[in-house]
Amino acid sequence: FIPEPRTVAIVGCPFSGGQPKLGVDQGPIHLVEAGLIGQLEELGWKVKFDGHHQFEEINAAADPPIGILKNPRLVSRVTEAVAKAVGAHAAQGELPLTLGGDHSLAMGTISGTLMKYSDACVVWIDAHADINTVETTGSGNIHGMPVSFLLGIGSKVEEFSWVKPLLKADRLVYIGLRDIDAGEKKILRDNNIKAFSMHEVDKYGIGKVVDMALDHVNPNRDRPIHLSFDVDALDPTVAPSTGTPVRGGLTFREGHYICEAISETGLLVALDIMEVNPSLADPASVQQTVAVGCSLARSALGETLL
Ligand code: 6HN
Ligand code: MN
Ligand code: MN
Ligand code: MN
Repeated sequence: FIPEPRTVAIVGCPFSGGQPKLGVDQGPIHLVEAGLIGQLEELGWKVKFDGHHQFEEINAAADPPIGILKNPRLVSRVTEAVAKAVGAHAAQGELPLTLGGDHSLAMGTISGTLMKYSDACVVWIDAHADINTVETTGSGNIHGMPVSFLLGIGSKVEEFSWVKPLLKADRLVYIGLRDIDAGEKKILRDNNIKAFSMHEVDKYGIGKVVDMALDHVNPNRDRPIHLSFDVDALDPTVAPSTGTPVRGGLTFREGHYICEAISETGLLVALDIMEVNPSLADPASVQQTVAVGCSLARSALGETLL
């Protein structure tokens, strides 16, 4: 039984510790200030928002690298807190909408989803695969690694022992990839992970790609869906204010189509909008990127064109 109107719980995560660029922590504040809450209410949702998480209890002042991983204790403790917050909202039958912040946060959001919905699948929209391990990461930026932790591949880092390998490789699918490290390509191949790069988007069109992606992770259309959307999946002309832009990305419509098609399944249980960085680029570009973040969320939560 799902009570009507359904409740979306905004989990604002002003966090930048998974990567080096300042400002991505301001993403959630800008998304909310742009009117996201009213926009979702307009769509018929009950919106729960009790302020952005401040992770006050988290003190990782002394946080030297582990191997080359940067800010490991901070990232671990923040993402663990996010897992609990998302898991608690999901347990109450609410749909958590997590606003990032950098994409390391998805270690928390997806852990939270899988605590409640063990059969959930993950649709990861990104220019990057974010699947580096301790062995393959070149940057040490943990926002490039959350998927490997969720799958339990690569050497274990004691600090992240709270992350349980609850995600199965065949419950994960990517759309939008175009900047994959060599080590990541091998991981995708070795683990038989389904990925639709921009090449497949060009070849088949976005409609067919989303059908094929869902056929892979959700063949009977009966599994809950967690949608994790990194705005750098979009072309930099569409979403310029993000930390690791890569040319040749999804158009405005392709990005929104993905969200609309997932909404149409009726199976969405959690949504992440990640990597909006309002300190990068000029004010008009910032406003455009924040507006796109809001409209992606609206499309995933039921806004239709007609
Ligand atoms: N993101 N593969 C690169 C790295 O540093 O591991 C880039 C990661 C980007 C992560 O955009 O969420
Ligand atoms: Mn909350
Ligand atoms: Mn990402
Ligand atoms: Mn990315």
